[in-house]
Amino acid sequence: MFNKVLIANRGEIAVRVIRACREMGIGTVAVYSEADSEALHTLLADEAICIGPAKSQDSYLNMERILSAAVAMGADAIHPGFGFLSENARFAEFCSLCGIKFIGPDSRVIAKMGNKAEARNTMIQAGIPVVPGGREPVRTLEEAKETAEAVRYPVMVKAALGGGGKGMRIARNPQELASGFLNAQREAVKGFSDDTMYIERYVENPRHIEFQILADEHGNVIHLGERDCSVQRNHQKLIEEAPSAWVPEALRREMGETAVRAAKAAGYENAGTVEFLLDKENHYYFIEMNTRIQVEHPVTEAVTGIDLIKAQLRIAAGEPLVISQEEVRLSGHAIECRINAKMAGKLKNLLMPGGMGIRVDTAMYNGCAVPPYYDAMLLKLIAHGEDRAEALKKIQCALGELVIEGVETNLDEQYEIFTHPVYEAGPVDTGFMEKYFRE
Ligand code: MV4
Repeated sequence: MFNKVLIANRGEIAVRVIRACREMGIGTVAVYSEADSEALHTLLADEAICIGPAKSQDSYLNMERILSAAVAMGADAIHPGFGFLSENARFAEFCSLCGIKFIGPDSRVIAKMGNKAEARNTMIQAGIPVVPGGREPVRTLEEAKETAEAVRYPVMVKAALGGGGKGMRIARNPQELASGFLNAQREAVKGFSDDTMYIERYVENPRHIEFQILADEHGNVIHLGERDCSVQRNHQKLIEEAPSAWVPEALRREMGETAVRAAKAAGYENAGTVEFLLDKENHYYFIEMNTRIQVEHPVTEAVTGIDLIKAQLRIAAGEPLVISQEEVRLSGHAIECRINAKMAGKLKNLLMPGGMGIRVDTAMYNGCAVPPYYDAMLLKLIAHGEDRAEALKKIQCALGELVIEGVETNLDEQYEIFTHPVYEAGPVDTGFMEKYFRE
């Protein structure tokens, strides 16, 4: 097992990884920007090193500074968390060139799954169901029009290097395709310096169902059930549930087996997520594989009892999985909501909820700063109950207890969602927020 892990991240996920390392007796090194000198991850780690000014490109996105810190501090592994460099194939490669274990998949797998068109073709070759669409990427409007005619409208234009909705447009006819394709391609060039696009049939208001994968370095691959992440606004997940209360057991088993086959086809190792779209007829389609631990991993931990960060560390240290697929058991129902700041500021008078089945993942403490430079997520509230109704009641009560003063947050909006009759009754699809909570 590693002696010392450098956490190349900040906020609640950095605290989460530090806690897992501490419980395993692994030394921890935090990296922090000048804006995070008093941040909780900086204070909790055994050692902490300032890697630069507040701006991400001069700190948490700066590969050279992070790797220099890892070498200088004698870290033998780096945990990237999520966001920042967690899905940067070059960073993973530089880690191994420095003799430091990147806690995640091989850099070539990150690159392959990071190209959504390549990932799609990998899955087609493995017989994994994908959304009907073009076999080849497209780069010109002419090629896009030809492919869209063959696929049949409505279509979804997507950037090969996109993800999370970036470089993506719906087109319901050739006129919308003309503007949509050019706008999406412009976004792709601006965001990823790449103009490669691909076309899929548009799945109307799908549900977003993703499966958690654990794969060790000895060929063992298992799934830990699904998460329903359909409540999103502008491709930002707001609420996640595990399991999805409306996926029948037989469908869960089939999708889980498909997710395992997808991970094997990708040559995957460590923790990852296979994303599917589920349509109204319960047909499912692979859309992406995320090569990192996800924000919403705690709902899977709640229903399986498996600590996913410790599992990542053990897999990266070469240990075989200690659980077989047959031994995975889902128990109860978990719901997570993200509490985001609406502005920067200074926190005071925090009151955290509690009680049976309530978990709070946060890096906040009384008096701490909410800097303007980074993602606005302050806290994840997770409730675990015997079934969805109990988990829902728990999270409603917990939100009622939660007090965050000092900056404005989306706490009230989250409470509105959880008490909305359509959400309470379920199931909800990716069109729910647009339909009932138009901004
Ligand atoms: C789609 C889709 C419908 N049809 N692809 C969103 C980002 C990435 N995870 C893939 N996403 C989607 N791909 C086809 N062919 C619907 C989504 C989607 C979505 C789209 C619009 C608004 C919110 C969404 C939430 C989840 C998934």
